[in-house]
Amino acid sequence: METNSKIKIVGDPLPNIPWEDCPKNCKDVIWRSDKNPIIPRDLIPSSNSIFNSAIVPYKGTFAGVFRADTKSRKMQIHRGFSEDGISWNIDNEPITFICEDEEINNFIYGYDPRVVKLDDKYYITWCNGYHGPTIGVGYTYDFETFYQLENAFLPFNRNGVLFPCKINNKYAMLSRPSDNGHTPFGDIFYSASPDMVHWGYHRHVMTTLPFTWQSTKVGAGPIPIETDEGWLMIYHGVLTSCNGYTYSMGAAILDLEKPWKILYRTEPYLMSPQTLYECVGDTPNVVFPCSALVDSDTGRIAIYYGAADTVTALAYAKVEDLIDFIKKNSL
Ligand code: BMA
Repeated sequence: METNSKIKIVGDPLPNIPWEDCPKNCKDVIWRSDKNPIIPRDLIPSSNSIFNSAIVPYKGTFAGVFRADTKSRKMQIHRGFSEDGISWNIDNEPITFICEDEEINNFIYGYDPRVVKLDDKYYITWCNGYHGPTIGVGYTYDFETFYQLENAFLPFNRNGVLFPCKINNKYAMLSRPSDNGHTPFGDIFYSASPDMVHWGYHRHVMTTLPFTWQSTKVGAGPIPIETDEGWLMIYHGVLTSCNGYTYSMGAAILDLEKPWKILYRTEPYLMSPQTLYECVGDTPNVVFPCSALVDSDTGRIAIYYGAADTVTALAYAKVEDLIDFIKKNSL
């Protein structure tokens, strides 16, 4: 039986969160699911790969928006449902959005979605092709009909991640300004909006750290988790090796009122690509977290991440241990 978490988490209990206890021999604060990779690359007939994807609790079960690249290597986002958060039914066809403006709605590509329940809507952000990558924003009430809003920013930008509530009376989003290619730089910024359309009040959050796993670029991962210690932000960091980029996972705690202020940030990574499915695939050596389920009662967290740009995997942590680790191993 799980004990109640000593850390207060703002959010609903999720007794049916996917969960496996920490293996006895595991020395890490995050551990992988025995069922990994939980989603194979060919789960649907059209897919070459299904990876950086976002899962949320939905009506007692789970819904998700999945990055599923096609066999012609078109980057698309698809809808899926699951009873247990592990076995998924994913649509073979991509999501189509209703949008008032054809210019914005004209689909070029979409990838790396994030999903958050905010007020009565499920907002979706993704990397949206509009003369280069930028942050697409849409919403749904029911995962049946999807509406698209204006892109949040000018190109080039990636990793748009909304906060799960308004902060200082405004919607809030993290993002990572980038270039049009495989960007060799990148810091995380914070922006705010009164209406989810007009974004401003930009603040710098986090930069890279030379000679570390996060030396080339950093980008926000799952929707930040609100705790009484601050916002728990899980993110990816990239190192450039002589063999290309290595994507690892780390975490930081951000100030509740001013989330652009970092309180703690892990010096070591939390997880780096080490298993076969993380090291071998279309892009080797990638762990790329995009969503996390949280049970506020017990502090259990289930982190969904893309592995090697090919499959979707799951890892677990306890919020108390994670926050303790971040504080003890902070820069
Ligand atoms: C980033 C994005 C991600 C991808 C990662 C590793 O720039 O394109 O979708 O997982 O690179 O290739």
